[in-house]
Amino acid sequence: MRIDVLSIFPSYFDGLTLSLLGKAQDAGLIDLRVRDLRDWAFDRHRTVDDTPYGGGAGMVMKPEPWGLALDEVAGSAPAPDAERPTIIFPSPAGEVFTQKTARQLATREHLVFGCGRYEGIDERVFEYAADLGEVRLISLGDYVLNGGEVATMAMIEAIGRLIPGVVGNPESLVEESHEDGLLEYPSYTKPASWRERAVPEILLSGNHGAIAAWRREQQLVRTRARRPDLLADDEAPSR
Ligand code: 6GU
Repeated sequence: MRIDVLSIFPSYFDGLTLSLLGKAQDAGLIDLRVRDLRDWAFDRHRTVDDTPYGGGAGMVMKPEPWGLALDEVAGSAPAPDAERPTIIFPSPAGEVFTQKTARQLATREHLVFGCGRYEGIDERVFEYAADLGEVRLISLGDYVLNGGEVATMAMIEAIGRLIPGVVGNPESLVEESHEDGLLEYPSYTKPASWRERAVPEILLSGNHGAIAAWRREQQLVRTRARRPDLLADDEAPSR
């Protein structure tokens, strides 16, 4: 998978060279290219923002650098049979990112992340980008960050680990929170007693059927307590 990131703070993404995602890049599974949006701003101060038409607080990102940057990273398809890129603009005004979104995006050949700052990006940029690929405005949740960088890192990590070969043991992808619409069951390791707290007896029983049933029940108990919204969801898989 190729991933282009456009940001005025490219060094945010240095962290993606670490750990699993770093290895995936070394192995050629992910081709991550982080670019400084200011490389497409040609005035003396490399300006990327301006005051909003109609007034109001803050600054808005100018369309011109975005247009040139998108032309370069999302413009000409590298191969005639390559699919159009999916162009993602992290935004608190977007659709909410979920594990389902991550699974969808993990199947794409080419993702482009456009990281906005300030009060946002000139709306015409989103319209223009739709000529180059499939545009999606995506939010991490109902709170506000200062820009798209941290959200983009979260999405790249969630998507990247679903690309075949990135996570060593694919079984570990199945039994985790949100894969089956429920929260994960609690985990324990040695010692069996720690600071007078015992590991639940059933896990030491060797009875795999009973353990599986107990874990399922724990998933339901936790989900009911912490995330009842997941159980109420009409789209929840039947269980
Ligand atoms: Cl994707 N961007 C910003 N700026 N704030 C957010 C967000 C995204 N998701 C939640 N809050």
